[in-house]
Amino acid sequence: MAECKKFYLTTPIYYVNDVAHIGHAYTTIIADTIARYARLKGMDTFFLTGTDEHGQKIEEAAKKRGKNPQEYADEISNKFKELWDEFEISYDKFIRTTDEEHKRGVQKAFKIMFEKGDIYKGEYEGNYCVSCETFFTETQLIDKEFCPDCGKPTRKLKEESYFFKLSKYEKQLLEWYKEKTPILPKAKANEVIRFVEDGLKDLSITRTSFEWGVKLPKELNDDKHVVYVWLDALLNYITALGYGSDDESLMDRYWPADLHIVGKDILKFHAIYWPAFLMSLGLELPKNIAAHGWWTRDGEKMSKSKGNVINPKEVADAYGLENFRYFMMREVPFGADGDFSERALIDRINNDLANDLGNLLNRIIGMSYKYFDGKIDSSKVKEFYQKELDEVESIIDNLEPYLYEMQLHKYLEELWKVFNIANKAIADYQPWAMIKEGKTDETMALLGLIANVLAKASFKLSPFMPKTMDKIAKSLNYEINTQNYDKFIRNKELLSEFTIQKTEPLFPKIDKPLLKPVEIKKEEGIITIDEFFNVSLKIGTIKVAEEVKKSKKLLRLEVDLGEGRNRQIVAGIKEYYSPESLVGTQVAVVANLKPAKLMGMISEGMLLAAKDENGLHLLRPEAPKKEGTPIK
Ligand code: ME8
Repeated sequence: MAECKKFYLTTPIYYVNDVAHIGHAYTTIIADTIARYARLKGMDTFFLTGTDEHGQKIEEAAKKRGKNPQEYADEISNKFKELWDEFEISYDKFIRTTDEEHKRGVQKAFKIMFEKGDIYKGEYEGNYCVSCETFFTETQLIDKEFCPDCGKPTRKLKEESYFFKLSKYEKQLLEWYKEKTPILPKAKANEVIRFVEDGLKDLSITRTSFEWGVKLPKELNDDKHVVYVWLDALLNYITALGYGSDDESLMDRYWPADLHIVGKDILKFHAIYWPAFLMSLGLELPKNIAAHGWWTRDGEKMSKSKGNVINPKEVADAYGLENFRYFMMREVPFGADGDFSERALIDRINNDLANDLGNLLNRIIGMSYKYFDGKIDSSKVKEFYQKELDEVESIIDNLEPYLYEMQLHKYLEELWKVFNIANKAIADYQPWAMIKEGKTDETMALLGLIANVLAKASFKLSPFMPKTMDKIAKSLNYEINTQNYDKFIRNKELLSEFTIQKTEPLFPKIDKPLLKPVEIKKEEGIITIDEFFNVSLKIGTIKVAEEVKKSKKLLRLEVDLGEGRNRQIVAGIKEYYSPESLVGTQVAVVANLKPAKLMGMISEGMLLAAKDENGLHLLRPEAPKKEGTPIK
């Protein structure tokens, strides 16, 4: 980021099959923060986001709701845009893959790749996961049926298709990873490299069995095909800059992208397919692709059926948008999976924001009015507090590399050290005692030191919490802009004499959780005693337990419920119990559950267990019971 004068960054374009949740907000807020940072440093910045609107998944989602795909896409795309506008996401363009200019750009790219000989016609036979919009060979599937990425059943496809010669670019891709190390974090890069080293197959890039997509270029005269949604979607990063239109000035100005931010689920598409397409088009490759981890809620995957999906707007409304931004970027190392817990959010607000930062401002406002009618003069800071000032400058000077490496949590953690220095200086020098001893200059210089710590930190924190930092700046009588960034950060100047303005506390403390508890859906709400007794709960003894190969979570059990034969139960407890430790133990079983197929195996019941932050534990009788004993 440091060397380039322009900065082009992107988020994924989100599918319009559902409204935004915390994961979408996370990616977009990170991108917004980096865009704001680049702008503050005076870079010519272009920040792109948008929606991905074609493909089988969207066509089916629309149908399910009785809408035509365009109408449906308009509706959800608007919701994304409205949310980002409400969140003050500073995007420069919001692209939709149903935009005419985008479609024209896709056709142009397809034509160029075709004419180059990188696209040929054939037949695709294999499996397809509609949820991930991804093709899989049989060997990649779990139990020959299930998607290795999302676990859902795949569909068998056999249709005419155009293919992209992905295999041709294998060597070039490996060289690129090695020479330019474009993938962040490094651990994720190794996964990609291994995948490519295992060999790349040519990629099916058109579909014929549905219609909702970009048609092939007219010249190909092949109307039944639509472009594969991932080729269509990835090209948004260049069509947004006018690729394939009459005006490619934005392409000239901003391409290649400096940073594509994505979730780990779609790194493969961005780090393998996308650069290969670009190589085929003869365009430069992106400088960095950064993949972050996955958010869960209280340790569980978020899903509609569980009713535990976090609505980012609810969190922002309850706790404040900028507090929420700070929490997400501070709490979880970029690249690692993160758990959303309301407790952790409250702790961050009360400790980091209210105690460490907010209090500091309150304290100097209080003291400067008490001792100096609100005046703060920094002219003697260096005379009395050079050591503290040097420490602060050195922390501030060394922050930026964390941002290049996308270590946002570390950036914030380091930055917080300057507030510790300031708070410690107050505790150590005790201005209330100094003023009594007549040390007026030392006291004034101490207030000057604190004001300058706050001012310098506010520039570095502004991309994360822009409005809040503007409030600090207003109180300390400057503006946060590029010119002042140069003055106070690059040139290390200090504030000139000013009168501090009183402000409302920036971060009121939170004493109890503000979100509505996870909603229990109506149909899952109150039940009658008869309904309860419809559930047959029984004690069983585990006779056989073994691992389910290729599954991280599942064990296959045979459980004796006193029925003269054992039941097969497939249970998601592998992370918590070894098979050996289970054999011979008793468990509580839901015995009249309709059998279900898990990873291709029939499961004839369910074990009862409780899970919290200390792990998962099975519910068992206190003393041995006969197999089949009902639980009442
Ligand atoms: O994949 N935790 O769109 P999508 C963290 N249209 N991030 C999450 C998340 C979670 N639980 N859930 C979603 C697509 N995300 C394609 C992209 S780009 C050319 C096409 C975020 O709506 C994360 O950034 O499924 C993830 O990569 C993205 O949303 C997937 O969004």
